[in-house]
Amino acid sequence: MKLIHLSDLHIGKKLREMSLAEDQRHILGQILRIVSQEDPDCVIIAGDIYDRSAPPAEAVAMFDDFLTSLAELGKPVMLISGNHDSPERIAFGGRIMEKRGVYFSPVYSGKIAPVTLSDEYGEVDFWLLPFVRPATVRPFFEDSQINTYNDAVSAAVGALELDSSRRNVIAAHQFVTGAYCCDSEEISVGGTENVDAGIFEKFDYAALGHIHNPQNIGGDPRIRYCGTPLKYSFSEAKRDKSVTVAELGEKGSLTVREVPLEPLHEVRELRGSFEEIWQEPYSEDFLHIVLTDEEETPDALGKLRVRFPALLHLEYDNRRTRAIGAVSEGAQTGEKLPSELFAEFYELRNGQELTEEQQGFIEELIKEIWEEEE
Ligand SMILES: [Mn+2]
Repeated sequence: MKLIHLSDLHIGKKLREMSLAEDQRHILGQILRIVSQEDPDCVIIAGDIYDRSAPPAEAVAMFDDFLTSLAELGKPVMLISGNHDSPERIAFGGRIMEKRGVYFSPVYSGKIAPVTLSDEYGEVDFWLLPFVRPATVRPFFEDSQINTYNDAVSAAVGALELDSSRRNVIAAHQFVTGAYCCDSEEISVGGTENVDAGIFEKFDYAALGHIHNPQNIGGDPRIRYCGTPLKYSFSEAKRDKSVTVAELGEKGSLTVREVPLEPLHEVRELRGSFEEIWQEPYSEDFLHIVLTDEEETPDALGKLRVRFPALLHLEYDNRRTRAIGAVSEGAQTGEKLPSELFAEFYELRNGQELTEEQQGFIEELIKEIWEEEE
């Protein structure tokens, strides 16, 4: 049983206000060519189809084209909703589309019926678990305590009527403990979303979505994130994207490999002096540039955009910005008064201390602002 594992398409997403529509259409076209070359038994999309729960019309049209082309290849397609998707909108029309071999996770109802496909080794049961939160699952398990994400996913998986003598594949969109994250996932602060990898141990393959770096959890290829098809943050600049191809042989046998994806535009970081960066070849890649000059070039962003039209983020790494960084560290720990932080900032920017008069004015102003807020 050969399956193509995708997730986190985030159709409609922007990179720092820059539309990625053209790049997404390009990558979806490439995925279609990979699917037709690989000729899998099915395609799984493990959540975050769209970037928003109410996606813009253009995103819906793009996904409609993609899904229609996939269905035309004659391969079953299985999809679940992710934390960015609306489960109801994703489930829309699902019961009709099943007849064409397109299986959407229904809104979670406490029970999940498997989709069963077969190959020369027998049948494989596919379990489509939409993204769940404790509150999604709690109403269906009144006898159990469901407080955490781990409780919720354990309960939902525990309720599946698995036959462990058969091969079982689950599609899920959760944060498994130990996964290596990047900047584009929007995971809630505090790490309360994570679930134990052990929950997925009874499956022959867990096709996971939610984390944007491709990876096996704990080195186990049975529990795998395929990652996003495109780089959705500068933190992903150095990690190439791919499509995961998983092949299940007889029960207990699994091979996993990556088929690389080639984006229309790369996401890159460049670092150096203004002069050095200026010498770089013209590029339409999505760029984050770090300038290292001590002397700052007026309107560097505007000037560099002539050579790099998709320059999305420009910053300096020099004595001044490093000093400001030191101030904001103090601010984070809350060790200093706001007026002290301002005085330090002023000194760093201007190379001289605040006068007594200025100091008085700042203190007055801060007091006013604080009182207004209360
Ligand atoms: Mn995602």
